[in-house]
Amino acid sequence: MAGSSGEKKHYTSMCRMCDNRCGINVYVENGRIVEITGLKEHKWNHGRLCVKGRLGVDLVNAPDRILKPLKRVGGKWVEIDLDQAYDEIAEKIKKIQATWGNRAMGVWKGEALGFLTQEQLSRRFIHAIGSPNYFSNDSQCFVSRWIGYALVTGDWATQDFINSDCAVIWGSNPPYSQPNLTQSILKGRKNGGKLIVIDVRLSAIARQADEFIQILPGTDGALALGIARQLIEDNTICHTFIEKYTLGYKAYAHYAKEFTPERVEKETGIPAETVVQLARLIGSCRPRVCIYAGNGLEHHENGINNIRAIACLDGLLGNLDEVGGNFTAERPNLRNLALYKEKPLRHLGPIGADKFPVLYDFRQECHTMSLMDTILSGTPYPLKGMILGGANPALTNPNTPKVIRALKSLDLFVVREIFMTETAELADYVLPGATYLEQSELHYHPIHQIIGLSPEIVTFPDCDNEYIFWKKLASRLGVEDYFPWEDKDALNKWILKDTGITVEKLFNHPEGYEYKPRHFHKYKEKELPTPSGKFEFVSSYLKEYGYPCLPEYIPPTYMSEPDPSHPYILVTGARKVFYTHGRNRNFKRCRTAIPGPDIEIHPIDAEKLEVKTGDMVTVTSTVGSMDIPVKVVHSSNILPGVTQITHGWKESNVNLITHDDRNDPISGFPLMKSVEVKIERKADEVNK
Ligand SMILES: Nc1nc2c(c(=O)[nH]1)N[C@H]1C(S)=C(S)[C@@H](COP(=O)(O)OP(=O)(O)OC[C@H]3O[C@@H](n4cnc5c(=O)[nH]c(N)nc54)[C@H](O)[C@@H]3O)O[C@H]1N2
Ligand SMILES: Nc1nc2c(c(=O)[nH]1)N[C@H]1C(S)=C(S)[C@@H](COP(=O)(O)OP(=O)(O)OC[C@H]3O[C@@H](n4cnc5c(=O)[nH]c(N)nc54)[C@H](O)[C@@H]3O)O[C@H]1N2
Ligand code: SF4
Ligand SMILES: [Mo]
Repeated sequence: MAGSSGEKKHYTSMCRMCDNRCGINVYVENGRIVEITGLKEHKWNHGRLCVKGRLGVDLVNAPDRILKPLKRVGGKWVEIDLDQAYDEIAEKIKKIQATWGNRAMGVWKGEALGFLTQEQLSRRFIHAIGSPNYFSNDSQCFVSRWIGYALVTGDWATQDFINSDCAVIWGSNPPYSQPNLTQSILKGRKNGGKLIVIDVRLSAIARQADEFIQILPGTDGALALGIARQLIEDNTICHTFIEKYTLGYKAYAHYAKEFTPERVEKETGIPAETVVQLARLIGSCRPRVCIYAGNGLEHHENGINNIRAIACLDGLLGNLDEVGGNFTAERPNLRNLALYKEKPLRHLGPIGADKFPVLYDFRQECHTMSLMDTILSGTPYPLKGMILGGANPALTNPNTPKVIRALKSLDLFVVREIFMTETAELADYVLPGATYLEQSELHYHPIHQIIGLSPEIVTFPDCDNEYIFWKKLASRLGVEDYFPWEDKDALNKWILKDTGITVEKLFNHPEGYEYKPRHFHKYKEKELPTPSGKFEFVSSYLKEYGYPCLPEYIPPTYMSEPDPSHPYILVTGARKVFYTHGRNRNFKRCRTAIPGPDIEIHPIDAEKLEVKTGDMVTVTSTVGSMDIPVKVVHSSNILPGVTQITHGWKESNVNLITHDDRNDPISGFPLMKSVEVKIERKADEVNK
């Protein structure tokens, strides 16, 4: 382990315990990281560090950390030499390629790895070896929100909360999921802005809101169209923006007419007069309105069109790229490591691209749910080998039993991990990963348009960083030319080459270097990056693929075809402040704070089911069953008939009962947030 002995050394870096990359101070004593604090000068977190940020110390020093390469031999783990592990893995990949073809190999990048260099390296590797099969957590995270917005505006917008007159937090709970974003939201409110929260549950952010709108799961599109109708009727819309910069307004306005307050009440459970008041409040604040769409909108069969309907509101409000509105960030001009231009491989049939071409068009991303079927069935072609890092799909992907069957049946399954997770347990080889404190990486913050560089602070002998891992494997497979940089520093220099920013400059600016000042109303100078160059209320691109061009509202299945044998609606995955998905369950201080899983149940339902807090229930969907203790919540927290279970608990894994094959037809995102379930008091509890 590197680092000098005796004195306490100080480094500045960026936290990667979640995706927010807050600025941090890292203190090293005797070669060991001993403390992490928030970096005051950083524009994003201003010195604050959330509880998870502090856990970086626990992560890097964890006693149960994997520090040696492991190979499964006769059902047991055996430590092996690192070079031998690389040699054996490379030989097995070659065998798969020779027998089944290059596309029989895949890579999978999880949420724990960076979306810039680390993601691009795995994309680069898989294309370098001739396969189009890049997978990630993004076939169930964020990308459907991004596609929903990109279909309308050409891009994702960030929010200028601080200068906003009205913040709408829609299907998101930032105090738990993005603690430091919450500071900007609350600052905007302190400056006189209104805070509106649209959620299924009385979340932490909803408790602080001026208006909390409690909605039935998966019905958000109807509300968005109802707001649109009211804004149009009240004439609180931006005519200049609509006339000059949009496409399809007439058809959209005509369609929105159907969403009268009474219809919206029927669809969403929100009283008709609340819908009118909500639209009037938002309309009165335009154009300084921020709308943030969260993960709560994604895991539904109608997710994309619900999100599109929300995105369309920007066209009416004229808040797009507006001070205090939804701001479109300009990205830094970094060189991209992926090889989609140099070596396009779509003709090889990336898995899931036939079924979900929009996902592939927008993201060059394969579909992890289709992957499981492909592995198990061998169709449309065999997929036999997978290299996975920073993910734990045996806990986080829907339909766990299928995930386990599929991953277990691979000829070669390599997992790069910090801990022996549920997924690592299925592997043939587990290689020790290097944490974010053990490698340098470039990061940027779109909201402030700043770029930063995290340094390598400590190292462990067998924990190769992401670049070295791919480079070593590439050189054994004869594609070393794609990985010519000597080390990560050389790689960072190459990535920065066209930016005018140097590694030295970044080291001198630990608070982040502003690569471009923020600049508003860009659409006035340059067309929007949509097919028409305009803000698209209608999408002819979608029509070409056979989807409706308007953001048509389709009610969730539990509304249109209620299933009396599964009468409850289960929402999953509401974030907990101490845990990131399946992570941190092995840290004592997290377990002390939040000891275990529970299902949130309304008091009326608890009475019907004859259960109280702490009782065990069995929750069953058409996919399977799971057991979990009950938490009876306050009657204002959740609607009767609706329940919630957070994912990531091994002892009560909610993905045992979520759907991998009921997908949004455009994005392919799985149904995990309006799942029809049956709840029964557990038999042995009844007999007690
Ligand atoms: N039911 C339900 N399921 C969900 C969701 C939901 O709302 N409901 N949400 C989904 C969403 S949005 C997402 S993003 C996915 C996330 O799902 P995954 O991508 O599977 O992410 P994690 O579960 O966080 O797994 C990250 C793993 O990486 C390991 N790790 C941590 N740091 C490093 C590192 O530096 N290097 C390496 N190699 N490994 C590291 C951790 O130990 C952990 O096991 O979960 C999804 N699953
Ligand atoms: N502590 C912690 N932070 C995290 C993560 C973590 O696991 N733990 N994960 C990270 C990742 S990968 C992601 S994607 C983000 C997600 O971050 P967010 O987008 O903020 O997601 P959540 O915090 O789960 O909040 C989603 C909210 O949507 C509500 N909801 C569920 N279904 C619906 C619906 O149909 N309509 C509406 N209107 N609301 C609904 C839920 O009740 C919940 O309050 O968080 C990131 N940050
Ligand atoms: S929000 Fe917390 S976990 Fe996420 S980067 Fe910031 S300090 Fe780290
Ligand atoms: Mo996510």
